[in-house]
Amino acid sequence: MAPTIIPLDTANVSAFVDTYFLRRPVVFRGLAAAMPAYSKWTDAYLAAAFDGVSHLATLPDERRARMRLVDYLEYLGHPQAFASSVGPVYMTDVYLRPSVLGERLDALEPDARCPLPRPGVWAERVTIYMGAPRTGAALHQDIFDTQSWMAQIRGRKRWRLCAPETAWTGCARPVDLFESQDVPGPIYDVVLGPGDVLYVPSRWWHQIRNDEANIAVAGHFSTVAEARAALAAAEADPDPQTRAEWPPMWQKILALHGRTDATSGAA
Ligand SMILES: O=C(O)CCC(=O)C(=O)O
Repeated sequence: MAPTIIPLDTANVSAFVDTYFLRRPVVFRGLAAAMPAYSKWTDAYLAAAFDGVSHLATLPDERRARMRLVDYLEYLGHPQAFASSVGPVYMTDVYLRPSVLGERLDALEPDARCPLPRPGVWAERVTIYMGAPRTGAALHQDIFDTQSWMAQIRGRKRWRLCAPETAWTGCARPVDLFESQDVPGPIYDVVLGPGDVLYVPSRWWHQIRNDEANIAVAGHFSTVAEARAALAAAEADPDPQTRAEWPPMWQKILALHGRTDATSGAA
């Protein structure tokens, strides 16, 4: 049976805390237009900040290849001119906060702060996603149960989401929310256009498709107490790559709050 596809709620940001926060995904149209990134991030401005910085791009077969960010920006402007047997290449997780990639990238951080009025203190990482047409992300839940926001800076991208309690047992794997006919629950669908902001509570399943070239910024956040638990979980993870990658990242995120130890208070 064809799955039920429901447009995601579009709301005014004044409804955020009472109606959506920690409960339901929602989109705020135009909210990101007030972020400095929205008006400042021209190709020339980004190229200056990206100069000399390389990062891992994702190839269609999920392998990763190091690429200069200025080259990726050029590719994003003319993806057809770069068409090759490799297929579309995706550049994700370009860190603005915490500092990982150097001062030039750090300089973009004030342009891209969370546009949502969140109550409390948050341990957060903020990253840029630059997507060429026909790239995207397979269905997943975010690692360490973080919540997230995504601000669309230019171009459009499409998200499909399913509630955390969706029972996937018996579905053909991997599940594709854009193609599958047997998704056991409603699929929430939204196209983010320039200026839109999406909020996603923790553990919501999501899959993303970039139908056109676009740039977005995302923040993944937890309470400080949750971040400490994530650090401990990352240190104990059976996967050596998770153990290598994530503990230093959580340390850096927690250090931004000056609260790396258990005695310094919970948020
Ligand atoms: O935009 C994407 O490709 C992935 C976004 C995502 O999974 C996230 O922000 O959690």
